Parts: sequence; structure tokens; C-alpha cells
Amino acid sequence: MTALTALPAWQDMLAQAGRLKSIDLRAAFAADPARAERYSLAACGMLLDYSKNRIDDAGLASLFALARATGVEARRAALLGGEKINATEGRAVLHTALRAERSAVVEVDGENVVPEVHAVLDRMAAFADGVRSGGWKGHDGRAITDVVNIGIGGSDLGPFMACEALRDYGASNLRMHFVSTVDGWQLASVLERLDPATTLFIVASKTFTTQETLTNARAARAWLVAAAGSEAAVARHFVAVSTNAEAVSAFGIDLANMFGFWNWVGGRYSLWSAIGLPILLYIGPDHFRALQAGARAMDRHFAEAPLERNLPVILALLGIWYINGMGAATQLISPYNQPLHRLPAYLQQLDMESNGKSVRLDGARCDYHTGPVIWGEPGINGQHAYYQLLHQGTELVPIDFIAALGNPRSPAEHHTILLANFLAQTEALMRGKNEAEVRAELAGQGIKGEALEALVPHKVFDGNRPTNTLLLDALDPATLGSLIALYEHKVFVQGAVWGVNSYDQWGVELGKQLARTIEAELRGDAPVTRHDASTNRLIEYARKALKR
Ligand code: G6Q
Repeated sequence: MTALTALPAWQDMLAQAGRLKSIDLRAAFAADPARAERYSLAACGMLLDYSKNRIDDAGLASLFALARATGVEARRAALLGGEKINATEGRAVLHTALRAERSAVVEVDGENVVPEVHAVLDRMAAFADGVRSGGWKGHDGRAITDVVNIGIGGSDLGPFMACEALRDYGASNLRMHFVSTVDGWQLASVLERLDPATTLFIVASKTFTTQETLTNARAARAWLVAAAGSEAAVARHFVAVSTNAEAVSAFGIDLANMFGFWNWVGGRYSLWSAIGLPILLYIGPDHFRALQAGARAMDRHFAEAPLERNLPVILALLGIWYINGMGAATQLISPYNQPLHRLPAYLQQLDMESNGKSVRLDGARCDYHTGPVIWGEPGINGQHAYYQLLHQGTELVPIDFIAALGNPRSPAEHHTILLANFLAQTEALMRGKNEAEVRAELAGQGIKGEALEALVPHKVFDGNRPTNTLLLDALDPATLGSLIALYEHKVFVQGAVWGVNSYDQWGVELGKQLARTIEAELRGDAPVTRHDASTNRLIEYARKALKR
């Protein structure tokens, strides 16, 4: 037994979940007219209705008791106080300091980091003003029309997601592009549409050693220099975002064009830092500040609201309820607003890289499940694709339904249909359709006898499929900031209960190490023998194609 599974609070939570696994939610709503109100919570420009979950007061109480027994509150204080809670890397975890007010004090090793955070933000804002107004000129004196962010993982997903989500706030004179993969197809397909003289590249890499990013950055620089006819053009068309000034300099980017951040910013938590430069360029400094203010509001809510009225805590505990108490292996993120189409991918990294761990901070192996598989697409497309499984499949899939009420660019005709579907799905998943209802419906269609009986089992919906409904007042910078921070803190709380380090990612290292060896073998001619038979053979097979 680990320190977690030995806890009476853990055992109690499991027992409660066992009791509520087969709750009849329809009956629960009928018996308690206040259920929806009691299990709803509004804060930071959003309403969470979590009443369509397999919960009751005693079940929830067991979850809050578990959070207290696992020291979530003390760990939250350690996170927000700048303690080095990323123990395996000896680092503080301070994305909250990146959005702290100018007057705030957040210390790392006895030093207040807030002034340097704001110094970089001010430089970013000044740079963005220049690019957005056309004051920053390309090498031939023309203004920038296209910005290409070259980065991967945490240096891509957040900025890409936020720029898409906030398209309604984007500068009309700037087009944003994101190049992440080392598949040269992606860079080529972006560059073929661009004019080098009006293109700005942001090379975004915390370490500035990431192979994919540097390979793309070198290719982009060669493309620019070939077109401009001079290396001097690099200074007008390349900026870097990194913690590694030496490597930025060695790459040939003037440090005057570098925006820094710090090792206490994790990649997947970095969009608030200089990694957010594409967002700031696109939506402008004021909207970027609003994005940060929204996150800060959620930070405050997370820090101050009692656990029982705390949005990230509730979302986190409901996740644990299904993963550990009811055997769910996945969590679907179902945003209905099209601009949120990259949110599932963003949350996939945030959650899976943070809590996809099987060893506890104390070094013991987890004897319980941790982070789920996060997946998703815009929900309305999902309805016409995989929702079949959600309604009638054998897997239990908890779902977060997310929609913004305000949607100025979508005509009322469209938005009403969108919201009707959004609301209908959570109702359908909760209430299902029982045999009696199916029989009555079929009879009403004139079907009877054997034909009716044969159809009945196929048309039954079990219901009791759990969903959270998150209604955003609007899809604006502040609410998006709050939404992102909500999930950041949700992931934190789950990691705290599970006792894992949510802030390292050693699991991405092994593949990178092996790729270096294989790259050399693909380029060479010697027989490949050092791997297993499968890998040896596949390398030689691929090598033949590369050499053709
Ligand atoms: C995020 C991860 C990872 C990282 C990328 C890019 O938490 O650490 O996704 O962001 O590997 O790393 P660089 O920014 O160093 O290029």
C-alpha cells in the first residue's frame, strides 16, 4: 500500500463511489428540485453546473475529505509561495507569478521575481506595438504582415490555442502561423504563402536546444537570407523567446531581439510568459493583460475559496471520482465554440504530461490510476462522429462540455442551434431512454410485435453518463485566461491528491535519446545491429527509401 491507498479517506471515497456507481440521476433530479442549484457554482465569468454527475452530498464530502487528508491546501500554499515543489528538477513552479500584479511580491530563493516578469512584459508590449502599428519594418522598409511562431510542445500549443480562441480580438493586419513539427512539409506549406520581406519569425524554445525547432529555425533563416541577399536581414525578421541567451546568440539572433523567461516556468504552463509573444502580438498588449487578469482572478479564487466552493478543486475531485472510484480511463473535453478547437490538444498536453505518472514523489510506485487520457474535438463535430460510443458504448467517459454564451460572429440562427445541441447532449447523456419509453416511441411510429421487440434493446440509452457543463459568459481574453487557469489548477489538485510530481516530464526523454542513435544510422551505411530485430529491420527498410 502507498501512503495514499492506506488513508481511511481514500477507502471512504472508494466506498462512496461504489455506492453511487449505479445512481439513478433522473430519480435524483426528481427527488431534489434544488439539485442543479446546489451543484452549480459561478465565478470568474463562468458557470459550472456539475449536477449531472454521479454524486450526492455524502459522496462529495468524501472527496473533500480526501483532498484535506492528502494535504492539498498545504501544497497549494507551497505552489503559490514559490517553494521548489518540482522536486525532481529542484525548481519552483510559478506560472502564477507570470500573471501577478506589478505590485505583488513572489519570491524565489529570497528574490522577488515580479519586477523582472513585468520588465519582460513591458518589452514585449513595446515590441508588439511596433509590429502592430507598422513601425517595426522588415529589411526593405515594409511593415510585417505575417508572424510565424516556430516552437513545439509547450512552446507551440498554448500560443496556437489562444490565438485561435481569440481570433475576434486579433489584429486584422497580421496573419499568425505556427510551425511545430520537423516534418518539413509544414514549414514549406507555410513559407510558400509568405513574402520574406514582410514575415517575422519567433523562434520559441525554452532550452533553445530542441531539435525540431532549431531545424525549422535554420531552414527559415536560410529562406529569408536567400531572398533578402544578406545576413543583416535576420535582425529585422527573427526574434527569440528563450531562457538560453548563449544558444540564442550562437544561432545568430541579436540579444536585443530576445525575450527571456525563467526555469521556474514549465513549458506547458508558459503561455503567460514571453512564450505568449505571438498572442500578445496578435491581440495586443491590452487584451493580453486582460487574459492575464482573467487567470489572476482564477488564481485568487483557487487560493481563497473554500474547497467546497472552489472550481478547480471540484473539477479535480470529480475527475478522481471517476478515474479511481469508477474505473474511467479517459476524459473528453468537448468545446462547442469553434475558436476553441485547439483547446483539447492544449489540455491534452497540460494534463497528460503533468499527471501521466506512475511513481509518487516519495519514489513509490502508484498502486492506483493517475492521469486519464484526454481527448476531444469541437463537440458538434463529435456528435456526428464518436458520440455514439458516449451514449451507448461500454466505456465510462466523463465529459466537460464547454460553451460561450456570447458569440458575436455567429448569427443567432446558428448560435441557438449550437447551444440547443450542447444542452441536449448533457440531458441525453444523463437521462437516457428506458425500455418503456422506447416501446412507446416505436409503437407511436406504428411498429409492433416482433419487429418492435427486436429494436428495443438497440434503442435503449442507459443514461447516468456524467458531464460537467461550463458556460462562459463570453469567449473574451479575460474568460479564456480564467478557463486556462481553471484547468492548470485542476491538474495541480489531482497531482497533489495522487502524490505525483506534475511538473517534470522524464517520460519524453527516452524516445529523444534513441532518435539520436537512429538518426546517425539512417544517415550511415553500416549494417544496423544494435537494436532488437524489429527496430534493426525497420531502420534498414526506411534507410533504403531515404537513399533512393
Ligand atoms: C512542456 C514540455 C515540452 C516542451 C517542448 C519544447 O512542458 O517540457 O512540451 O515545451 O519540448 O521545449 P523547448 O521550449 O525547450 O524547445
